Amino acid sequence: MIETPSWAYGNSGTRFKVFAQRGVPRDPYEKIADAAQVHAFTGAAPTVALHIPWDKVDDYAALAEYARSLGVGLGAINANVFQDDDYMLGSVTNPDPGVRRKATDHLLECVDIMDATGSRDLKLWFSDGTNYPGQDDIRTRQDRLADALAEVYERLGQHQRMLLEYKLFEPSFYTMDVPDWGTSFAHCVALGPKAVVCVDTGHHAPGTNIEFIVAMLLRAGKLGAFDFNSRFYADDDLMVGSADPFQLFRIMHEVVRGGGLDPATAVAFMLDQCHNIEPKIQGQIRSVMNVQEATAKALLVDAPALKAAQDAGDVLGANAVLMDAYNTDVRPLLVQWREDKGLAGDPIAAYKASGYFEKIVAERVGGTQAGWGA
Ligand code: AOS
Ligand code: ZN
Ligand code: ZN
Repeated sequence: MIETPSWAYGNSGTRFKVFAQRGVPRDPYEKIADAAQVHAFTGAAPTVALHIPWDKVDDYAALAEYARSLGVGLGAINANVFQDDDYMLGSVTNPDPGVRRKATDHLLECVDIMDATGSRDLKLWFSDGTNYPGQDDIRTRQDRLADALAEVYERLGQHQRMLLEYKLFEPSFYTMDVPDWGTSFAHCVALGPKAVVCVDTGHHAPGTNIEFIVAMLLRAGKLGAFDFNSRFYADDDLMVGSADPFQLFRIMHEVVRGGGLDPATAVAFMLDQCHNIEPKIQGQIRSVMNVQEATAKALLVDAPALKAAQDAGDVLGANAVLMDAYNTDVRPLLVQWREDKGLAGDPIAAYKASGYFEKIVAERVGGTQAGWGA
């Protein structure tokens, strides 16, 4: 099951231009209505992640109820400690204790919201870092980060979790305070079992072996979530499985291998994407389908045959087992899976034929920007 992000439905762009699309949501309720369409046509996107304050409302319980009435639930709460002027030199790692307090208070407020929405996960991504050597003390910033995380961790309820996302660079270019999975992992281990790592597939250096990271985190019981997307260059936030479907397959193979599809392992599969030039609801549907295809191929890997070849040192044989699965056309299988659930075999065609897009274009005037690219 895949969680779609509320911000994927709003207008977005690059720092050069945000292209306004017709029919985009004007408030969180309309974003949820669009997310419900993705679930209605795929049967595989039952929750939508919120972003605070982009999705701020007076009554979160009412928002959750509205989502339920449309057949979806509210998922992870994404905190935002990166868009205020106060955060120019960082949020929870800022040299100014007043700014650190403000940032930590926002994170605590997000846990209050989780209580109201019934969300399990708090997703933390920090833009904190430095641009110049010597600008601030690397170790002191880690201490400040650890203090803030510990305070928020203490506030989590018994069934709530903290997902700590890492990112190599941007917006900081010399140091990010959580640049890689090792840093995130170290903080999560120090915090305890409710702190787990979020792997955003767009947040690595080119050539990084992401499936290796996935294998290591699963082995350590610390893989909490994915932010799925595709990248050609940096944090491109393009549709998952579009730039490198083979990489997505390799990742899903490690997920399957490590038991990550078992609900008890509790890996959250989320999309973190922006659809700057393509229709947004269709973009989300396509992304869900891409994850389904990669997952189906990963499930087709003949595990006993793979193990036998590996144990025999049969390099080419083992590789062939993997490639056989990857090269299988799983689309007919997925059409069958959908039809068995009473869904249309082709979700995009069914969505296009439904008239929903024409309806929202007529109803919604003056949609909002997702928040990125402002
Ligand atoms: C930023 O680069 C990260 O990918 C964040 O996960 C995400 O885009 C943000 O939290 C959306 O709020
Ligand atoms: Zn992300
Ligand atoms: Zn990102």
